[in-house]
Amino acid sequence: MATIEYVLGDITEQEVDVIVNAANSSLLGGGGVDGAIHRKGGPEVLDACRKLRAGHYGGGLKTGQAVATPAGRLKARWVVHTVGPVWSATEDRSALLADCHHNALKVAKSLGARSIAFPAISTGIYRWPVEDAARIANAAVRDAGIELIRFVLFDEKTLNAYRP
Ligand code: AR6
Repeated sequence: MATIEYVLGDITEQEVDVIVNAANSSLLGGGGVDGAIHRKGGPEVLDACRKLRAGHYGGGLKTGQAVATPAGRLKARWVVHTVGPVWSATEDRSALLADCHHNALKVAKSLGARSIAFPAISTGIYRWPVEDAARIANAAVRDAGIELIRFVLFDEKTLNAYRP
């Protein structure tokens, strides 16, 4: 059974095997978690992302999918990039948000990772309501088959929503 932790903090500071990035389909960086990961991870992360774009991911990474790169100067071993759905009030995209978690875990396990840190995917620039994202994320990581899952939340409101 996985241990699931909920901490207030900065995901780029985590000492875990895998840090999950709330990326966009370009894989070439952005704001929020993505910006912080690229700033701290340095050129090795961006170079690996550029190589992915030059190869199998020429069209970018699709929403809900996940792909790994080295973590550069971060304390983690790998970054697993996933693209959360943008919140929509008229279309239910919950399955895509669940996919982000399932696919990130799948990639992490394929690397032999024993610990993984998730941010609150889609709840920032992509505007997903926090309580709803928390429910979807918690359900999606249940029975994950990895030793440690840590949600790293950036503010008290998000921490309180994610923590059961
Ligand atoms: N550590 C942990 N959580 C953080 C950090 C951090 N260093 N920085 C922000 N958060 P967001 P999204 C929180 O916007 O909604 C980028 O431009 C933040 O407060 O990073 O999936 C990408 O390139 C919020 O609770 O991700 C995409 O274009 C949560 O992390 C787009 O943003 C997610 O916020 C993705 O948007």
